[in-house]
Amino acid sequence: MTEESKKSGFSRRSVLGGSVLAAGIGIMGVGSMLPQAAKAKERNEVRPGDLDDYYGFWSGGQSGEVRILGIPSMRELMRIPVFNRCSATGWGQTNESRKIIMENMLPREKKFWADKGDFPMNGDVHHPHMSFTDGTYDGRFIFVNDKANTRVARIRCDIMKVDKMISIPNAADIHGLRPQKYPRTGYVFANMEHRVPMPNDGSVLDEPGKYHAVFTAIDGDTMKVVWQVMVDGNLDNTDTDYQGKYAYSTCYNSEDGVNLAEMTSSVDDWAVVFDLRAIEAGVKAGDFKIYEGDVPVLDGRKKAKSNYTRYIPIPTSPHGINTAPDGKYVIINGKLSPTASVMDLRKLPDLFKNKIKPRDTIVAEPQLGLGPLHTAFDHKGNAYTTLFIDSQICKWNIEKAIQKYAGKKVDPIIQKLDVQYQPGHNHTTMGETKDADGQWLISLNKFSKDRFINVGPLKPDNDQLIDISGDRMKLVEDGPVFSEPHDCIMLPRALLTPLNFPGFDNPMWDDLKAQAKKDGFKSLPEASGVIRDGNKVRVYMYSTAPVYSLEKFTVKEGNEVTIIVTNIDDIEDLTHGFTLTNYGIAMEIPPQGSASVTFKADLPGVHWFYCQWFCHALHLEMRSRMLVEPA
Ligand code: K7E
Ligand code: CUA
Repeated sequence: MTEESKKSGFSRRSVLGGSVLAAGIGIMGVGSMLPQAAKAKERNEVRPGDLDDYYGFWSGGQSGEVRILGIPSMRELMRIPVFNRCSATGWGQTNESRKIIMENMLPREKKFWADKGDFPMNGDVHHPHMSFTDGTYDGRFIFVNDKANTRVARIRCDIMKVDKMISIPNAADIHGLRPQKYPRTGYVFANMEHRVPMPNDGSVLDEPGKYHAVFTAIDGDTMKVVWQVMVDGNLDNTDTDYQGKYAYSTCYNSEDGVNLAEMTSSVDDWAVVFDLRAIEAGVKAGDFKIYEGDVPVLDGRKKAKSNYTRYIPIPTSPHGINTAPDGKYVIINGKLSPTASVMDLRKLPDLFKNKIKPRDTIVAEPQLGLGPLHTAFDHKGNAYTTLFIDSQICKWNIEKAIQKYAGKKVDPIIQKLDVQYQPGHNHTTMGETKDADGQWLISLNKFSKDRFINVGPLKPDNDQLIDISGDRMKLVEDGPVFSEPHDCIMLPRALLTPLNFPGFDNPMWDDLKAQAKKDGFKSLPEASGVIRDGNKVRVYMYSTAPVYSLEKFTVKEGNEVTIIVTNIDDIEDLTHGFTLTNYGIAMEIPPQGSASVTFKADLPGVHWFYCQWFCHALHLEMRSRMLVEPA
């Protein structure tokens, strides 16, 4: 309880609970006389059997995964393992997923991980963003960052699985991430937040001047790093314009400090603007150095006085940076300053020609409240900014903020809505595209406190759904979520048509298909039998509900065994599994798809393997035996 509420004898909770209770009794009084169906449907209500209007893609924070939600129901529909090890699907254990996870690790990482279990099993996903074509989502991919292990992954939206994962050279973590919006993605930009010495060989600790951050451009089609730009300060969040000309990042720690006091000592930090054409020309002209991974690194630091970057002073420690759907304005959120700075994109060409000063690009700086972190948009020129410290969303009008900055007596603030509690990111339906539709807003709150029944010391976060279709924001739903959905995107369901079958033409199985051919099988779906290749044993089987094609097989203790299971059922939704008991092995086999796993048969005896995805009335009987003969 706050001091104030103690005095009055009411906590916010008891007042709220009381009013909800009273309202509930009122409804019950009337409701008991009315048939159930007569109750009006709430705008966010999705009745049993009905479908949601929007897909939501949620980053899973330190869980390392991505989640698919239905909006407006807020139902969690699916999880996509990315940087985590998944017990259900075998992500991180199957040969196919391990190849995706490991093939693009840097040589130094491969060396570091070689004797430790091969790759990091955790991740910290902050920013999920879909690929764009012509300023709007095109349904091809979702890109996500791993802040914990300096990686970027790509999810194929037709099968909702990761198909590429890369490590970023010359970087110590990857935080902000955004795809190019126009003409298409194109580049995926990734920010390094934690500055480290470059090269980071252990010879430097307390010489902040030798610490650097790099801004990275990845080719979203090939998932290769194409160039990097070294900058002053660190890089926090990033976004891109609707012309394909600029990208820009917020920077805190312009002081180049290495502890909290140093990092927050200056009253101004900045946003760095990157001129993509100038950078491409610099790469072409050879104006770069190579440090790690054959990637051209251009010098965009202040002292280099290059044409690659411009530094725009912003009150200390800005955080989120968000381009408005009109393509004209960029909102730079103050975090430690109660303001948001509005940058006019149309002024950037003059800035790069040095015709204007960096601050001339700022056309408004409205006072919004305490702790502005991120801003979302509708299609009517309004912005919705999260206020972390105030636990509010502030709805404000961009044009009015510009008029006020120019001296007019107008109030840009439209409404402040309490959210529960401490919002980080927020997001509107289609709000980061030119097709923002002003329907729903999500506030991703870092704390749920008293909003749910207590589940122990670790509490869920609270993602709240807010109806923004009217003039006033209206909170309509609480959504408890496991650690820690950082950010999300929402798009109409018509924009995606995921496949029911991954199809054997998926390159994920190219290696298996080739091996099956070599092992004398006509095709992967027809492969069934045991191939002995010295100490290596390859066991092929197909599955069709409710049996595996092999009832049993035998290997020798010490054999390196590869199990290849192909699910030949062609019924949508008919996933089989392969769980090898007491060997710590389980994997998902999608209909019209395969999965393989390799292990050492070092535990003699009879071992059952069974199907862990409910597939048939005789699903429990879907099991066979592996005999491991003692050496
Ligand atoms: Cu997008 Cu926390 Cu990584 Cu803001 S960040 S909240
Ligand atoms: Cu196959 Cu259960």
